[in-house]
Amino acid sequence: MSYRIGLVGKPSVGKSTFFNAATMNDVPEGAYPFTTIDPSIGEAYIRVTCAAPEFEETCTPSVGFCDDGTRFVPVKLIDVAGLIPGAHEGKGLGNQFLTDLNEADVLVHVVDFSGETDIEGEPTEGHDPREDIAFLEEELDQWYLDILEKGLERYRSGYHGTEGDVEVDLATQMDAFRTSEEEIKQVILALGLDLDPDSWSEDDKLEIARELRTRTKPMVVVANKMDTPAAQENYADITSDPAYDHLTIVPASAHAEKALKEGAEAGVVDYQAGEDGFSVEGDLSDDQRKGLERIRGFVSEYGGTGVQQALETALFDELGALAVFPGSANGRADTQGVFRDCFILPEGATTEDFAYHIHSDIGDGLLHGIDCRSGRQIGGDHELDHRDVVELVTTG
Ligand SMILES: Nc1nc2c(ncn2[C@@H]2O[C@H](COP(=O)(O)OP(=O)(O)OP(=O)(O)O)[C@@H](O)[C@H]2O)c(=O)[nH]1
Ligand SMILES: [Mg+2]
Repeated sequence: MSYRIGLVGKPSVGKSTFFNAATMNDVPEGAYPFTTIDPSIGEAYIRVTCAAPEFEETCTPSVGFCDDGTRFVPVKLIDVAGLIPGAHEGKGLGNQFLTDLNEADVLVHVVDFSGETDIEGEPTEGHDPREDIAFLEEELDQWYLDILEKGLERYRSGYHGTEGDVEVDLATQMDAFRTSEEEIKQVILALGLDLDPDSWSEDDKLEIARELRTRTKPMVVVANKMDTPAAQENYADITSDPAYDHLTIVPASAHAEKALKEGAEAGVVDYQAGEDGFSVEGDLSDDQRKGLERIRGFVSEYGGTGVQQALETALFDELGALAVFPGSANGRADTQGVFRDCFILPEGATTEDFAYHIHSDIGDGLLHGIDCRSGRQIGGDHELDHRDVVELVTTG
Protein backbone atom coordinates (compact mmCIF):
# COMPACT_ATOMS: atom_id res chain seq x y z
CA MET A 1 0.00 0.00 0.00
CA SER A 2 1.45 3.36 -0.85
CA TYR A 3 0.39 6.68 0.54
CA ARG A 4 -2.07 8.75 -1.46
CA ILE A 5 -1.87 12.49 -1.87
CA GLY A 6 -4.88 14.28 -3.41
CA LEU A 7 -4.72 17.54 -5.36
CA VAL A 8 -7.67 19.89 -4.81
CA GLY A 9 -8.56 23.44 -5.79
CA LYS A 10 -10.74 25.58 -8.01
CA PRO A 11 -10.38 25.17 -11.82
CA SER A 12 -7.34 26.50 -13.71
CA VAL A 13 -4.99 26.75 -10.73
CA GLY A 14 -2.54 24.23 -12.15
CA LYS A 15 -3.53 20.94 -10.49
CA SER A 16 -3.01 18.93 -13.68
CA THR A 17 0.23 20.78 -14.47
CA PHE A 18 1.46 19.97 -10.94
CA PHE A 19 0.33 16.35 -11.43
CA ASN A 20 2.16 16.06 -14.77
CA ALA A 21 5.28 17.69 -13.37
CA ALA A 22 5.35 15.34 -10.36
CA THR A 23 4.45 12.13 -12.18
CA MET A 24 5.69 12.85 -15.72
CA ASN A 25 2.24 12.05 -17.06
CA ASP A 26 0.56 13.88 -19.86
CA VAL A 27 -3.01 14.65 -18.74
CA PRO A 28 -4.64 17.67 -20.41
CA GLU A 29 -3.85 21.14 -19.02
CA GLY A 30 -5.72 24.24 -20.15
CA ALA A 31 -6.34 27.91 -19.41
CA TYR A 32 -10.09 27.30 -19.18
CA PRO A 33 -12.13 25.84 -16.29
CA PHE A 34 -12.88 22.11 -16.05
CA THR A 35 -10.12 20.91 -18.31
CA THR A 36 -10.07 17.88 -16.04
CA ILE A 37 -13.29 15.92 -15.58
CA ASP A 38 -12.24 12.37 -14.77
CA PRO A 39 -9.67 11.75 -12.06
CA SER A 40 -6.15 10.52 -12.79
CA ILE A 41 -3.89 8.58 -10.47
CA GLY A 42 -0.16 8.62 -11.03
CA GLU A 43 3.08 7.75 -9.30
CA ALA A 44 5.02 10.59 -7.74
CA TYR A 45 8.04 10.30 -5.45
CA ILE A 46 9.07 11.65 -2.11
CA ARG A 47 12.72 12.03 -1.19
CA VAL A 48 14.39 10.27 1.71
CA THR A 49 18.12 10.53 2.36
CA CYS A 50 19.35 7.00 1.70
CA ALA A 51 20.77 5.15 4.71
CA ALA A 52 22.95 2.80 2.65
CA PRO A 53 26.06 5.06 2.46
CA GLU A 54 26.22 5.21 6.29
CA PHE A 55 26.66 1.45 6.22
CA GLU A 56 29.10 1.65 3.33
CA GLU A 57 26.63 -0.13 1.12
CA THR A 58 25.22 0.57 -2.32
CA CYS A 59 21.44 0.27 -2.37
CA THR A 60 19.32 -1.67 -4.86
CA PRO A 61 15.79 -0.21 -4.49
CA SER A 62 12.91 -2.61 -5.19
CA VAL A 63 10.63 0.31 -6.04
CA GLY A 64 11.45 3.87 -6.99
CA PHE A 65 15.13 4.72 -7.44
CA CYS A 66 18.13 6.24 -5.73
CA ASP A 67 20.00 9.19 -7.20
CA ASP A 68 23.27 10.23 -5.60
CA GLY A 69 22.28 9.27 -2.06
CA THR A 70 18.66 10.43 -2.34
CA ARG A 71 15.96 7.75 -2.37
CA PHE A 72 12.85 8.54 -4.40
CA VAL A 73 10.07 6.50 -2.81
CA PRO A 74 6.79 6.14 -4.74
CA VAL A 75 3.53 7.62 -3.51
CA LYS A 76 0.22 7.92 -5.35
CA LEU A 77 -0.89 11.32 -6.55
CA ILE A 78 -4.53 11.96 -7.47
CA ASP A 79 -5.65 14.74 -9.82
CA VAL A 80 -9.35 15.61 -9.82
CA ALA A 81 -11.74 18.14 -11.36
CA GLY A 82 -11.85 21.71 -10.06
CA LEU A 83 -14.25 22.75 -7.31
CA ILE A 84 -16.15 26.04 -7.31
CA PRO A 85 -18.19 27.79 -4.59
CA GLY A 86 -21.58 26.10 -4.25
CA ALA A 87 -20.24 22.78 -5.51
CA HIS A 88 -22.08 21.06 -2.66
CA GLU A 89 -25.32 22.40 -4.19
CA GLY A 90 -24.31 21.09 -7.61
CA LYS A 91 -22.51 24.16 -9.05
CA GLY A 92 -19.82 23.44 -11.64
CA LEU A 93 -19.25 19.72 -11.71
CA GLY A 94 -20.70 19.45 -8.19
CA ASN A 95 -18.70 17.65 -5.56
CA GLN A 96 -19.45 14.05 -6.44
CA PHE A 97 -15.91 13.64 -7.69
CA LEU A 98 -14.66 14.34 -4.19
CA THR A 99 -15.36 10.67 -3.52
CA ASP A 100 -12.28 10.11 -5.70
CA LEU A 101 -10.41 11.74 -2.82
CA ASN A 102 -12.00 9.54 -0.13
CA GLU A 103 -8.90 7.43 -0.07
CA ALA A 104 -6.41 10.30 -0.03
CA ASP A 105 -4.37 10.37 3.18
CA VAL A 106 -3.54 14.05 2.84
CA LEU A 107 -4.54 16.89 0.52
CA VAL A 108 -2.53 19.46 -1.40
CA HIS A 109 -4.64 22.55 -2.05
CA VAL A 110 -3.31 24.19 -5.21
CA VAL A 111 -4.02 27.94 -5.24
CA ASP A 112 -3.35 30.31 -8.15
CA PHE A 113 -1.37 33.00 -6.31
CA SER A 114 -1.00 35.09 -9.47
CA GLY A 115 -4.59 36.33 -9.05
CA GLU A 116 -5.11 35.86 -12.77
CA THR A 117 -8.09 33.53 -12.41
CA ASP A 118 -11.36 34.38 -10.66
CA ILE A 119 -13.10 32.20 -8.07
CA GLU A 120 -14.52 29.99 -10.85
CA GLY A 121 -11.22 29.71 -12.72
CA GLU A 122 -12.02 32.21 -15.49
CA PRO A 123 -9.27 34.63 -16.57
CA THR A 124 -9.20 37.92 -14.64
CA GLU A 125 -6.72 40.19 -12.90
CA GLY A 126 -6.06 41.10 -9.29
CA HIS A 127 -8.09 38.28 -7.74
CA ASP A 128 -7.28 37.77 -4.05
CA PRO A 129 -6.01 34.21 -3.38
CA ARG A 130 -7.25 34.56 0.22
CA GLU A 131 -10.76 34.03 -1.09
CA ASP A 132 -9.75 30.75 -2.68
CA ILE A 133 -8.12 29.48 0.50
CA ALA A 134 -11.32 30.14 2.46
CA PHE A 135 -13.89 28.81 0.01
CA LEU A 136 -12.19 25.47 -0.52
CA GLU A 137 -12.20 24.67 3.19
CA GLU A 138 -15.90 25.57 3.31
CA GLU A 139 -16.71 23.27 0.40
CA LEU A 140 -14.79 20.40 1.99
CA ASP A 141 -16.66 21.00 5.26
CA GLN A 142 -19.96 20.83 3.37
CA TRP A 143 -18.86 17.57 1.79
CA TYR A 144 -18.22 16.13 5.25
CA LEU A 145 -21.51 17.57 6.48
CA ASP A 146 -23.40 15.73 3.72
CA ILE A 147 -21.80 12.48 4.79
CA LEU A 148 -22.53 13.25 8.44
CA GLU A 149 -26.21 13.85 7.55
CA LYS A 150 -26.33 10.48 5.80
CA GLY A 151 -24.88 8.88 8.93
CA LEU A 152 -27.62 10.55 10.99
CA GLU A 153 -30.28 9.19 8.62
CA ARG A 154 -28.78 5.76 9.09
CA TYR A 155 -28.92 6.25 12.86
CA ARG A 156 -32.53 7.42 12.84
CA SER A 157 -33.72 4.65 10.58
CA GLY A 158 -32.11 2.10 12.91
CA TYR A 159 -30.18 0.07 10.32
CA HIS A 160 -28.27 -1.42 13.20
CA GLY A 161 -31.44 -3.21 14.35
CA THR A 162 -31.11 -2.34 18.01
CA GLU A 163 -31.03 1.00 19.76
CA GLY A 164 -27.47 2.05 18.82
CA ASP A 165 -24.97 4.73 19.59
CA VAL A 166 -24.76 7.58 17.11
CA GLU A 167 -20.97 7.27 16.71
CA VAL A 168 -21.40 3.70 15.44
CA ASP A 169 -23.53 4.84 12.49
CA LEU A 170 -21.37 7.88 11.82
CA ALA A 171 -18.22 5.74 11.77
CA THR A 172 -19.88 3.31 9.34
CA GLN A 173 -20.91 6.16 7.05
CA MET A 174 -17.43 7.70 7.25
CA ASP A 175 -15.68 4.37 6.83
CA ALA A 176 -13.70 5.58 3.77
CA PHE A 177 -12.09 8.30 5.89
CA ARG A 178 -10.68 5.68 8.26
CA THR A 179 -11.96 7.36 11.35
CA SER A 180 -13.09 5.31 14.33
CA GLU A 181 -16.16 5.30 16.57
CA GLU A 182 -13.89 6.38 19.39
CA GLU A 183 -12.49 9.33 17.44
CA ILE A 184 -15.96 10.52 16.43
CA LYS A 185 -17.14 10.26 20.01
CA GLN A 186 -14.13 12.25 21.22
CA VAL A 187 -14.77 14.96 18.61
CA ILE A 188 -18.41 15.32 19.65
CA LEU A 189 -17.61 15.45 23.36
CA ALA A 190 -14.64 17.81 22.86
CA LEU A 191 -16.99 20.28 21.19
CA GLY A 192 -19.04 20.27 24.40
CA LEU A 193 -21.95 18.41 22.77
CA ASP A 194 -23.69 15.32 24.03
CA LEU A 195 -24.21 12.15 22.07
CA ASP A 196 -27.86 12.81 21.26
CA PRO A 197 -27.99 14.21 17.69
CA ASP A 198 -31.47 15.63 18.33
CA SER A 199 -29.81 18.19 20.58
CA TRP A 200 -27.42 19.40 17.83
CA SER A 201 -28.04 22.64 15.97
CA GLU A 202 -27.10 23.08 12.29
CA ASP A 203 -23.97 24.94 13.46
CA ASP A 204 -23.05 22.10 15.81
CA LYS A 205 -23.20 19.65 12.91
CA LEU A 206 -21.02 21.87 10.78
CA GLU A 207 -18.52 22.11 13.64
CA ILE A 208 -18.40 18.32 13.92
CA ALA A 209 -17.94 18.04 10.15
CA ARG A 210 -15.11 20.60 10.18
CA GLU A 211 -13.32 18.94 13.07
CA LEU A 212 -13.54 15.52 11.40
CA ARG A 213 -12.37 17.02 8.11
CA THR A 214 -9.27 18.67 9.56
CA ARG A 215 -8.39 15.48 11.47
CA THR A 216 -8.87 13.04 8.62
CA LYS A 217 -7.73 15.18 5.70
CA PRO A 218 -4.73 17.27 6.72
CA MET A 219 -3.84 19.78 4.03
CA VAL A 220 -1.03 21.97 2.76
CA VAL A 221 -1.55 24.99 0.55
CA VAL A 222 0.54 25.32 -2.59
CA ALA A 223 1.06 28.92 -3.72
CA ASN A 224 1.29 28.10 -7.42
CA LYS A 225 2.40 30.20 -10.42
CA MET A 226 5.19 31.75 -8.33
CA ASP A 227 7.06 32.33 -11.58
CA THR A 228 4.86 35.44 -11.95
CA PRO A 229 5.60 38.73 -10.13
CA ALA A 230 1.95 39.03 -9.01
CA ALA A 231 2.13 35.64 -7.28
CA GLN A 232 5.37 36.61 -5.53
CA GLU A 233 3.73 39.76 -4.20
CA ASN A 234 0.65 37.91 -2.97
CA TYR A 235 2.86 35.29 -1.36
CA ALA A 236 4.84 37.94 0.53
CA ASP A 237 1.61 39.62 1.72
CA ILE A 238 -0.20 36.49 2.78
CA THR A 239 2.71 34.78 4.51
CA SER A 240 3.40 37.91 6.57
CA ASP A 241 -0.26 38.11 7.65
CA PRO A 242 -0.63 36.46 11.10
CA ALA A 243 -4.15 35.34 10.13
CA TYR A 244 -2.46 32.72 7.91
CA ASP A 245 0.09 31.50 10.44
CA HIS A 246 -1.90 28.32 11.03
CA LEU A 247 -1.50 27.25 7.40
CA THR A 248 1.49 25.64 5.78
CA ILE A 249 1.98 27.45 2.48
CA VAL A 250 4.55 26.09 0.03
CA PRO A 251 5.61 28.44 -2.81
CA ALA A 252 5.70 26.61 -6.14
CA SER A 253 5.81 26.78 -9.88
CA ALA A 254 4.43 23.68 -11.54
CA HIS A 255 5.53 25.19 -14.85
CA ALA A 256 9.14 25.46 -13.72
CA GLU A 257 9.22 21.88 -12.41
CA LYS A 258 7.79 20.62 -15.68
CA ALA A 259 10.27 22.61 -17.75
CA LEU A 260 13.24 21.36 -15.72
CA LYS A 261 12.13 17.73 -15.81
CA GLU A 262 11.50 17.90 -19.53
CA GLY A 263 14.88 19.54 -20.01
CA ALA A 264 16.49 16.77 -17.96
CA GLU A 265 14.74 14.12 -20.02
CA ALA A 266 15.93 15.75 -23.23
CA GLY A 267 19.46 15.85 -21.81
CA VAL A 268 19.81 19.62 -21.93
CA VAL A 269 19.73 20.29 -18.19
CA ASP A 270 21.14 18.42 -15.23
CA TYR A 271 18.44 18.60 -12.59
CA GLN A 272 17.41 16.41 -9.68
CA ALA A 273 13.76 16.89 -8.65
CA GLY A 274 13.53 19.07 -5.55
CA GLU A 275 16.97 20.68 -5.86
CA ASP A 276 17.30 24.46 -5.71
CA GLY A 277 19.60 24.61 -8.73
CA PHE A 278 20.48 22.96 -12.04
CA SER A 279 23.04 23.25 -14.78
CA VAL A 280 22.55 23.69 -18.49
CA GLU A 281 24.27 21.04 -20.57
CA GLY A 282 23.09 20.97 -24.14
CA ASP A 283 22.80 23.33 -27.07
CA LEU A 284 19.91 25.68 -26.56
CA SER A 285 18.32 28.57 -28.40
CA ASP A 286 18.62 32.02 -26.85
CA ASP A 287 14.94 31.89 -25.88
CA GLN A 288 15.31 28.54 -24.14
CA ARG A 289 18.38 29.80 -22.32
CA LYS A 290 16.56 32.95 -21.17
CA GLY A 291 13.60 30.85 -20.04
CA LEU A 292 15.89 28.66 -17.95
CA GLU A 293 17.64 31.67 -16.43
CA ARG A 294 14.25 33.04 -15.35
CA ILE A 295 13.52 29.72 -13.69
CA ARG A 296 16.94 29.78 -12.02
CA GLY A 297 16.16 33.10 -10.35
CA PHE A 298 12.96 31.70 -8.95
CA VAL A 299 14.24 28.31 -7.78
CA SER A 300 17.25 29.76 -6.03
CA GLU A 301 15.12 32.35 -4.22
CA TYR A 302 12.42 29.91 -3.04
CA GLY A 303 14.61 26.84 -2.51
CA GLY A 304 13.28 24.82 -5.44
CA THR A 305 10.25 24.69 -7.70
CA GLY A 306 8.12 23.65 -4.71
CA VAL A 307 6.59 20.54 -6.28
CA GLN A 308 8.73 18.04 -4.33
CA GLN A 309 8.63 20.25 -1.26
CA ALA A 310 4.81 20.33 -1.30
CA LEU A 311 4.50 16.54 -1.49
CA GLU A 312 7.06 15.99 1.25
CA THR A 313 5.58 18.67 3.51
CA ALA A 314 2.16 17.05 3.10
CA LEU A 315 3.37 13.55 3.89
CA PHE A 316 6.03 14.14 6.54
CA ASP A 317 4.97 17.38 8.24
CA GLU A 318 1.19 17.48 7.96
CA LEU A 319 0.54 13.76 8.15
CA GLY A 320 3.57 12.94 10.31
CA ALA A 321 4.51 9.85 8.29
CA LEU A 322 8.04 8.43 8.57
CA ALA A 323 10.36 6.37 6.39
CA VAL A 324 11.97 3.23 7.81
CA PHE A 325 14.62 0.99 6.22
CA PRO A 326 14.77 -2.73 6.99
CA GLY A 327 18.41 -3.52 7.70
CA SER A 328 20.68 -6.19 9.05
CA ALA A 329 22.48 -5.46 12.28
CA ASN A 330 25.66 -7.35 11.43
CA GLY A 331 26.13 -5.03 8.51
CA ARG A 332 25.93 -7.75 5.88
CA ALA A 333 23.51 -7.86 3.02
CA ASP A 334 20.61 -10.24 3.41
CA THR A 335 19.61 -12.61 0.63
CA GLN A 336 17.07 -10.05 -0.57
CA GLY A 337 19.75 -7.59 -1.61
CA VAL A 338 21.08 -4.49 0.06
CA PHE A 339 18.77 -1.73 1.27
CA ARG A 340 16.07 -2.81 -1.15
CA ASP A 341 13.17 -1.30 0.73
CA CYS A 342 12.20 1.96 2.31
CA PHE A 343 8.76 1.82 3.89
CA ILE A 344 6.55 4.78 4.71
CA LEU A 345 4.76 4.24 8.03
CA PRO A 346 2.12 6.27 9.87
CA GLU A 347 2.92 8.70 12.69
CA GLY A 348 3.78 6.94 15.93
CA ALA A 349 4.55 3.60 14.24
CA THR A 350 6.29 1.05 16.49
CA THR A 351 8.64 -1.86 15.79
CA GLU A 352 5.60 -4.14 15.85
CA ASP A 353 3.66 -1.92 13.41
CA PHE A 354 6.67 -2.05 11.12
CA ALA A 355 6.75 -5.87 11.33
CA TYR A 356 3.03 -6.15 10.53
CA HIS A 357 3.43 -3.65 7.72
CA ILE A 358 5.91 -5.99 6.03
CA HIS A 359 3.99 -9.21 6.63
CA SER A 360 1.50 -10.57 9.15
CA ASP A 361 3.77 -13.60 9.74
CA ILE A 362 6.64 -11.30 10.66
CA GLY A 363 4.31 -9.37 12.96
CA ASP A 364 3.04 -12.57 14.61
CA GLY A 365 6.55 -13.98 15.05
CA LEU A 366 8.26 -10.79 16.20
CA LEU A 367 10.62 -11.21 19.15
CA HIS A 368 12.24 -7.77 19.09
CA GLY A 369 13.95 -5.33 16.78
CA ILE A 370 17.52 -4.13 16.51
CA ASP A 371 18.38 -0.51 15.80
CA CYS A 372 21.10 -1.08 13.19
CA ARG A 373 22.90 2.21 13.87
CA SER A 374 23.45 1.62 17.59
CA GLY A 375 23.18 -2.17 17.55
CA ARG A 376 20.75 -1.90 20.46
CA GLN A 377 17.74 -4.11 20.95
CA ILE A 378 14.37 -2.34 20.74
CA GLY A 379 11.03 -3.67 21.93
CA GLY A 380 7.88 -4.22 19.91
CA ASP A 381 6.28 -1.12 21.40
CA HIS A 382 9.28 1.12 20.66
CA GLU A 383 8.26 4.14 18.57
CA LEU A 384 10.36 4.48 15.46
CA ASP A 385 11.94 7.66 14.08
CA HIS A 386 12.18 8.92 10.52
CA ARG A 387 15.04 7.14 8.69
CA ASP A 388 15.54 4.45 11.33
CA VAL A 389 17.25 1.30 10.05
CA VAL A 390 15.76 -1.70 11.83
CA GLU A 391 16.36 -5.43 11.78
CA LEU A 392 13.35 -7.49 12.83
CA VAL A 393 14.16 -10.63 14.80
CA THR A 394 11.43 -13.26 14.61
CA THR A 395 10.77 -16.80 15.83
CA GLY A 396 10.49 -18.07 12.27
N1 LIG B 1 2.51 30.89 -14.88
C1 LIG B 1 2.13 29.65 -14.53
N2 LIG B 1 1.06 29.09 -15.11
C2 LIG B 1 0.72 27.83 -14.72
C3 LIG B 1 1.45 27.12 -13.74
N3 LIG B 1 0.87 25.92 -13.56
C4 LIG B 1 -0.18 25.88 -14.42
N4 LIG B 1 -0.29 27.01 -15.13
C5 LIG B 1 -1.27 27.34 -16.18
O1 LIG B 1 -2.56 27.41 -15.60
C6 LIG B 1 -3.55 26.93 -16.52
C7 LIG B 1 -4.39 25.86 -15.86
O2 LIG B 1 -3.59 24.71 -15.65
P1 LIG B 1 -4.23 23.27 -15.35
O3 LIG B 1 -3.10 22.41 -14.89
O4 LIG B 1 -5.05 22.78 -16.48
O5 LIG B 1 -5.19 23.63 -14.13
P2 LIG B 1 -6.22 22.68 -13.32
O6 LIG B 1 -6.20 23.18 -11.93
O7 LIG B 1 -5.90 21.26 -13.55
O8 LIG B 1 -7.61 23.07 -14.01
P3 LIG B 1 -8.97 22.22 -14.13
O9 LIG B 1 -8.64 20.85 -14.63
O10 LIG B 1 -9.78 23.00 -15.08
O11 LIG B 1 -9.57 22.19 -12.75
C8 LIG B 1 -2.78 26.41 -17.74
O12 LIG B 1 -2.80 27.43 -18.73
C9 LIG B 1 -1.39 26.20 -17.20
O13 LIG B 1 -0.38 26.34 -18.20
C10 LIG B 1 2.60 27.76 -13.15
O14 LIG B 1 3.31 27.24 -12.30
N5 LIG B 1 2.87 29.02 -13.59
MG1 LIG C 1 -6.97 19.73 -14.36
